[in-house]
Amino acid sequence: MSAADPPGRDLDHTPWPPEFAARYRAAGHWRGQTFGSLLTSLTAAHAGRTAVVGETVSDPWARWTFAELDDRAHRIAAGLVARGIRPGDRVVVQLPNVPEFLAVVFGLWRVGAWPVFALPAHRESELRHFATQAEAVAIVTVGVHERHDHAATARAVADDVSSVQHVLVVDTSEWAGLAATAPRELPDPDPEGVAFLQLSGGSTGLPKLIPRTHDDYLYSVRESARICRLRPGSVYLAALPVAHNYPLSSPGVLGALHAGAASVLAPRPDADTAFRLIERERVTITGVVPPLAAAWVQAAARTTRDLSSLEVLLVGGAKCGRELAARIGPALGCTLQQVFGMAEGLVSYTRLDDPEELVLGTQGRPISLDDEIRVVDEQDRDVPPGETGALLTRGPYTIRGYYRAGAHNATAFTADGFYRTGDLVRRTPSGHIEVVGRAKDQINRGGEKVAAEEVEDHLMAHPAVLAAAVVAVADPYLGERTCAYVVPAEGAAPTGPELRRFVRRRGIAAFKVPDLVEIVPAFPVTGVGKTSKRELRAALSALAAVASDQKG
Ligand code: AMP
Ligand code: DBH
Repeated sequence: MSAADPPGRDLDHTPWPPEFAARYRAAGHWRGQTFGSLLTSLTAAHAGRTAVVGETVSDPWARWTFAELDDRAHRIAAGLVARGIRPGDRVVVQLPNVPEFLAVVFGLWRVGAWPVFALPAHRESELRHFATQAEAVAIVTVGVHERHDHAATARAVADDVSSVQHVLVVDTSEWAGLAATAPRELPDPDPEGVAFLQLSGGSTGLPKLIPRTHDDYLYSVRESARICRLRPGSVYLAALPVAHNYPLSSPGVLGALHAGAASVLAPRPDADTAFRLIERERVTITGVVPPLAAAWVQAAARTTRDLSSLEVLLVGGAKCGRELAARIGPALGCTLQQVFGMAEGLVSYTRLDDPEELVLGTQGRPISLDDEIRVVDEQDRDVPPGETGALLTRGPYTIRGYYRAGAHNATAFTADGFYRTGDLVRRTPSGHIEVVGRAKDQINRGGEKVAAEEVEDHLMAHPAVLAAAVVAVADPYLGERTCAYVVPAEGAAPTGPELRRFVRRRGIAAFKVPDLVEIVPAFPVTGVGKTSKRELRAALSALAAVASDQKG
């Protein structure tokens, strides 16, 4: 902790120490540009090109040019200012994949207000938490979407959280008035200041708020666009909820904008919707999480859609095992690009010209040579090269502290500012990172440690398995045993004994063969579609409670 950050003080934003900031500026990573001014210069370069395509609240299939997006953002900014929104105000944004998302977010950036990025899947308790933590002054949302009344939820939150003065609903006439305000020039905010609050995945407890600055985030967006080879002719499909850090910035809709490319916003990520849009809009690049990649691979076998425009499929957000990785290129006729990232900062990509071994077997290497990576043991000592340890990182776009979370920051970061990612990794001599598991995604079977992902990968090798998730189940003798949840491939009906036999025959230690196998139609998922192991574990403990009631 530095002198500027006395213990217990809940800073909004823990700045990088001045010597690091100076280094990142000198290296050209931080260029002193804000997102608002970025959109202005993109519009100058690409005015008539398509910036975003998707279902707006008023148009079933809108197509906005850079100039139109820029004009809308300017008007929204002026309208927000007229309603009293000021620089530094926090505004919770909960919008589905609609073009208005970009207009609202760039509008807020023009004002210098900070979007707080909620996902459409979040409900009252999470929104109340974000609004309270951030002392938000407003919530921007939609009316009814996918059978949920977001406007009603936002109003309920506004009733409870006194800081919230406005609920702005983009499909109302009130909003239409705001969005039609005459544009005016506004002062550009500080590029080294906070631009928005992103959310952590919140594997334990509620998500934490992550302050990202214009300078640091723009660096990661610019480099992501370059690494993913986005160009003005590219078409990026946002299949996942666009407010999530991954489809927002890796390379995401912001990377696409940065390159002068178009973004297509998919209302849903299922294969039917995505394949229809890939065919119709000639999509060249998109990104999914592994369970979705598995579903697309399966659907590709019988699709009549023309997917030939697709050049790159990014897979990340959770470990993409080798078995699944190997199926993607052949099934979808594109190049797999693995991406391992976190809303806190560090993002690593396999490069498009990496050898197959690295593309299939690693989660890529960091964006920046200034990303500092340490792989450490439980005492924070560096492990020998190539061995597994916990990943710590620090760099030009990795935060130095969560928003107003002094006590948590003391354990989430080392004294010298490295972020403790919670991921277990090893590095190849080329500097690529292989994610071996989460520090906690391990089953301790009477002292014998079972890495969930290792067993999942063996299960995934079975043709009847679409997806697998291995979690711990409490056991009176061993402490924990393993339970494998399995979603069958289409038309397949694998049985527990058959899968256990299959895994055993793959030649692994007997203690790693799943003790229980549960066949389920689908997994519970997080807001962005990652398998929610938290919910699977909760389901198991509920079952155990029922069983012990019945015994007792
Ligand atoms: P979040 O907190 O939602 O930003 O999630 C970030 C976390 O997701 C990382 O710390 C990893 O645990 C996980 N993650 C993201 N991408 C990958 C990947 N490609 N492989 C394994 N884990 C990943
Ligand atoms: O899971 C993530 O948070 C994530 C995955 C890929 C991410 O934040 C990112 C890329 O930027």
